[in-house]
Amino acid sequence: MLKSDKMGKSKILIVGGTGYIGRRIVKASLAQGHETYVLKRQEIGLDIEKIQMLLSFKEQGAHLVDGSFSDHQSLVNAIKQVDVVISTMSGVHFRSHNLLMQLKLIEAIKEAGNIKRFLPSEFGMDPARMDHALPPGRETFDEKMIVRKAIEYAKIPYTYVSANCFAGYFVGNLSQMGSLLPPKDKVLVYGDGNVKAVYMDEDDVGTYTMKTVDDHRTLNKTVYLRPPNNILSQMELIEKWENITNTKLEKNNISGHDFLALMKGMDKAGQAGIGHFYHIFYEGCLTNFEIGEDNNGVEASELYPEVQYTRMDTYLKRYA
Ligand code: GNU
Repeated sequence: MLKSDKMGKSKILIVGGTGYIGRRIVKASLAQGHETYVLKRQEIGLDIEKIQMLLSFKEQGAHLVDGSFSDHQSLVNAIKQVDVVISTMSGVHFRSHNLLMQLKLIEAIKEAGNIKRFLPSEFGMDPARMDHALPPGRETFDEKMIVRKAIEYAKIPYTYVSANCFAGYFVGNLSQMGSLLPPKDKVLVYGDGNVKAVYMDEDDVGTYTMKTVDDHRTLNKTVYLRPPNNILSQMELIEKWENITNTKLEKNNISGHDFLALMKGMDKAGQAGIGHFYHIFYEGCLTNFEIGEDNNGVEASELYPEVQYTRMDTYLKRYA
C-alpha cells in the first residue's frame, strides 16, 4: 500500500511529540490530514503528563509507536512506517543528551532508507548565522550545526525551520528574562528597545512546519517564519501591552555592555539565556539579514499566504 495514502499526504513520525513545540506539530499534522505517528519512548516511565498527552493524541487519531533510543532497531522499525520524520527534541533542557539522540535518529533514518524529508530539532534562531555566538549559549547552535552536517553528509532530504521567538517565552513577559508573565509597573528595555525581533504563536509554528513537509519549494531549504506583522521591536510590544491594558510602564533602559555584565552572577543556563537575548535584542540577529539565495532561505508567510497567523496584540490579550 502507498505510504502516503491520505490524498498523497506523507505519513509523519514526530519524535518529541509531547514537548512544548512537538505537541503543536502533532496537532497540526492531524489537522492537515496526515497519518500521524508519535514515538512513545520506553524511557517515559512515570511521566504521567506525557503518558496522558500521548493517550489524547491516540484518541485524536494518531498512532503511538514504541521505540527506544537504546534500541536502534526499534527506531528503524518506527521510521519504516512513515515518509517524513520531525524531531522536536528540545536542546534547552537536556542539551548534550539531545545531540546524541538526534545523531542516533539520523543513523536509523539512514538505515531505514525510505524517508522523503527529515526536519531536525531547530525552531529558533538560524544556527548557521550564529558562528559568532557568545559562550555558553553558543552550544545550542554548535550542536544544531553538528546535526545539520550529519544530515547533509548522509544525503537525507531535509527542511530546517527557523521559528524565531516563541511567544510563550518572549511576548507574555514583554521579553523580560526570568518570568513568563507581564511586569506590573516597570520593564527592562534592551538598549533603546528599537531592535526588531520576530515573535511567533506556537500553534502557527506547528501549522507552518506541517505545510513544508510535502512542498518541493522547501526541499533542502531553511524556512524562516517571519510574517510581516510579527516583526516587532521590544518597544512596539510594550506599546501594544500598554494600549491593551491602558497602563504605562516605567521603562528602565539597559546598555548591551551592562546587560552582558549580568552574566557574572549567573549559572550556566542563565548565562546562555543572557547570550541568546543579547543576540536577539541588541544584535537583531533574527532580522538583520535578507532571506533568499545566499542562505538557501524561503519565508513561510510568503509560501503560505492562506495561513491567518496570530498577531501579537491578539496573543497578549490572554494575559490582560
Ligand atoms: C531562548 C529563556 C527565557 C531563557 C532561540 C531564560 C535558542 C534559540 C529565538 O535560552 O527556549 O525568560 O531563538 O529567563 O534559537 C531560552 C531560549 C529562553 C534562552 C528559548 C532561545 C531562543 C534559545 C527566559 C529566561 C523568559
